[in-house]
Amino acid sequence: MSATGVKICDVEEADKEDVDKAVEAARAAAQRGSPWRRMDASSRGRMLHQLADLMERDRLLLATLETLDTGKPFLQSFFIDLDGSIKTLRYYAGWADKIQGKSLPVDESFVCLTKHEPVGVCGAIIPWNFPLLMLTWKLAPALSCGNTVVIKPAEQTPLTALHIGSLIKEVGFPPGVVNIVPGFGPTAGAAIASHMDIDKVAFTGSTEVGQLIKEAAAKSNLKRVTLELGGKNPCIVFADCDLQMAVKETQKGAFYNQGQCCTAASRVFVEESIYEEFVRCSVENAKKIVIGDPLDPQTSQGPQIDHQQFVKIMDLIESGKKEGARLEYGGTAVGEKNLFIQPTIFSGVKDHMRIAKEEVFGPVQCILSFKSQQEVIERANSSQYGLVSAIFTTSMDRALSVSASLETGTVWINCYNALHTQAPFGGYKMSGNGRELGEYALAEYTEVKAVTIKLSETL
Ligand code: TXE
Repeated sequence: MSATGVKICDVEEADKEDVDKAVEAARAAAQRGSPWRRMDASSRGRMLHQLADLMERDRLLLATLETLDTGKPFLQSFFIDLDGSIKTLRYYAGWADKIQGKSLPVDESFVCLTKHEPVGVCGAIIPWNFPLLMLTWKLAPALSCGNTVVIKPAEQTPLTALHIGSLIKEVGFPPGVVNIVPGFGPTAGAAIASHMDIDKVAFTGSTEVGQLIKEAAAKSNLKRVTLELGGKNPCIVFADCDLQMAVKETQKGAFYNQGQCCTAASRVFVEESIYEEFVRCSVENAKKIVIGDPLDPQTSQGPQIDHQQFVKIMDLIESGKKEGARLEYGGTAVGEKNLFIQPTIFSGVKDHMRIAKEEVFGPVQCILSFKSQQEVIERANSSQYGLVSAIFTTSMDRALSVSASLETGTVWINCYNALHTQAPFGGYKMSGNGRELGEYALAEYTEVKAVTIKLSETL
């Protein structure tokens, strides 16, 4: 569906039987002695580089498809999503022949070596907010470590994944190494989570479905599970910060990708003495946002992904109004038929309000005030989530001690959404299990084997 609700195209729907066929192909390709398993690690890396080359060649097409499918502004697709995806492939291409074990100083006359082997067949269930980026975050480390994959894109956004399928063929990956099954969650997605012949599943999406995936894994074959789920991410803005920078960064955090980010800056705590000025500047800054056709390069905010999400966001905005938060800006839909929502700012938000507790996943910024460092740390941590947080201050001393107290997988200091391929990403608490990106992700896609040798002569 396009931004204006017009059908783009029809896509074949994969169901359980198709997942079974895909897993069969992936299993055959993962067998010892198969072309993929026999391939030199450096050649695997080369294939990942070739895939990145083809994505660079088709960058304009992929960015256009991503914008058509998601409604995100074209320049963001072109520069952020494509750049991040290509960099991820190249980063893990480089790792392929550097995944190595250790020689361990064990007791008595033994020698112990560790080897890092592929896990086997890896399932990947992808969300609709960053379809290509989330796909490469899973595909690249999985292939780098020598696994085979079965990928289910989100039902709302299958188009870029399907084009990647054709690029995989063009590179010449052996048949069965990469399998793409566009389908719905409760059918194709659930079939992956409960499959007896999938060894690991990586999921990005809602916390509720994350729980279902873990349950299905436990009840089937105890497959390894990594989860990247929701967030209610606190930003702490101290009075000694660079105010304009803090306003811009927190707002980028709140509104980027129409607010449809697990990293959304959804609770902005501002120190009392600069609170009013911060709110005033945030409203001024929000006025610069241009809502419109996502293919127009002037546009900075497109439509929400679908009607269901639109209704959920509007309901939460209404709850904010009813529960007594002050609506400073926005708060309504734009146009009657479309899925555009004005960037919305609430001040006077209290911790107990729904907009301060639930993941909105829309362009809604909640600004709260705080008095002391101790108080704000406790309030920031009092959430079931623990994905990311941010601190704005000119005191590095304070930034480092506050960052040590925050229960989140990432802490950004004087910046926001500063994601890098080399740095691990993932959540504490109910924001998920495991880490994506960086060297840390390699551990999620390998089994460690300890090989112990008894020596006949004492060393
Ligand atoms: O997510 P789902 P939805 C959050 C955000 C959003 C809410 C609901 O708060 O408002 O989730 O969005 C597949 N077994 N995030 O309903 O359903 C589904 O097909 C296996 C946060 O779209 O979790 C899709 O591929 N798979 C988030 C993927 O799960 C199932 C990104 C995500 O969809 C399944 C998206 C099942 N039973 C939403 N049911 C983030 N962390 O970035 C669905 N799926």
